[in-house]
Amino acid sequence: MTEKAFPEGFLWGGATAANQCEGAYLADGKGLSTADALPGGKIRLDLLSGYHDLTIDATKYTYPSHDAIDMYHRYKEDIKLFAEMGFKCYRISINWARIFPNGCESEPNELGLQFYDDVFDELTKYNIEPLVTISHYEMPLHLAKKYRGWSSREVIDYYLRFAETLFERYKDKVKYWLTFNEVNNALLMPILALGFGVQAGDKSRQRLLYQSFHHQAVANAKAIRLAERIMPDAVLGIMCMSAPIYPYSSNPDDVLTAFNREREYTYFCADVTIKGKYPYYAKDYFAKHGIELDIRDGDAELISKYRSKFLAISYYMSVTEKADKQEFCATPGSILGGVDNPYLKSSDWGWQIDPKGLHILLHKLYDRYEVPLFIAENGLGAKDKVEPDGSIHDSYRIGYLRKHIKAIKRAVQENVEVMGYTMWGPIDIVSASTGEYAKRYGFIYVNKHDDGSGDFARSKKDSFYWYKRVIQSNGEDLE
Ligand code: BGP
Repeated sequence: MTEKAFPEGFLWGGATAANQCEGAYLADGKGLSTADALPGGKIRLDLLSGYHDLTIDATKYTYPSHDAIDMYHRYKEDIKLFAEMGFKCYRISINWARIFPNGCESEPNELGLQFYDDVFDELTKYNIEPLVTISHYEMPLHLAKKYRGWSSREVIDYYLRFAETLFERYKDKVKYWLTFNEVNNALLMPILALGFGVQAGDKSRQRLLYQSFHHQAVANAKAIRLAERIMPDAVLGIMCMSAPIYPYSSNPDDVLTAFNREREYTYFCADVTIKGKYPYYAKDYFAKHGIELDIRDGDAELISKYRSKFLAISYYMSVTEKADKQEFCATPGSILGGVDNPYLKSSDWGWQIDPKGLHILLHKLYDRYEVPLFIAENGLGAKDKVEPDGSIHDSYRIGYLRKHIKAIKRAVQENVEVMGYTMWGPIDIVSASTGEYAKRYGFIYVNKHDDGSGDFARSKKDSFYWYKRVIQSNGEDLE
């Protein structure tokens, strides 16, 4: 083990997604997106793996993406705060419906393109490198409804029209790109990742989800091919929600259950997009589950030739699996399932906190893929208390981040190649899984609440000053 820790040029920063922070959901010609039609509040959790017809009904539900934290109008103030913390990198996503309001127009919406130009120019002003996610849990509602989201092959071409427009426009401003956010959640949370819902018990569910993922894998390869032509210096990665899956006990049945789940969830999508082929175990899995995929001539060659150059991950929790799950259940809210791990504590939202799991995971992924890794999301959703003088003492958040950054540091010292760390989300935003304001991640507090009150004012939490020191010291000062 060498003493070297984070390399020079390590990309410290933060990550957000357009629909969770921008608001201004109909401004300047933007169309409706699937995220705009997804209700906020606890009901959302049930919809993630189930069905919703994406009809907007404001008499029944709230829709947090409509206002979010109004970053559309406040990005200058927010980027200035990120710069004050010393960000080297800011991961954003582009709202597809701002650029192609219905997804199928022949010309893009200039005002939408201009908005992101302005954001990139603002980042350049502070030497902050953008990392851009092309598709982060949303698509134009029209496309989603007409084609049932990514289940239709037609959507590949619309996505490529969108990607090509971005590449042509921003090729001199953006070097690092992610084609899809958490592409493996196509298999778990289709309404977020694929633009359509399907009931858990639906017989066609598995086939539909894997078929839709196949379309995204082809779109990923074609986007890489496009990027190589338009911006040869750009680097395109794929992003997966990642977790090590532990067996509950050394009972071989538990070990096998965890092993299989890890392949299905943590590895499968990265195997396809980074190794460039369907893994050998897929054939048997598909046969056992009666899944027949429509894979067209040329798809396999494309996937093999145009592979993602780095693997970005989000990491929030590990998962523990047991063959016989009766009497055991995960803490309510754990969106990845599994059973409660007695050695770990959970966040207020039931996500089991496991910094050592990140250390293990980084080794597993680097060992398997041998490409650079990027921690594109990691953070703690928690309730914050504002003191009478306006201060917010979020030592729990600092504690969480400190332990996770130490875990990354250890892996880096053990020669795992890590490009950067963009903490999720550096400013309070609307949560993806529950559509709430109350689940706060930020170094920056936003005065906005689930009952609709609040004026969007920004203020610094204790963690703001802590992260500033972390970045200033390139990860040496973590106390
Ligand atoms: C990831 C998503 C993000 C983000 C994060 C935290 O799955 O890519 O969009 O929101 O999780 O989840 P949540 O907001 O539900 O707490």
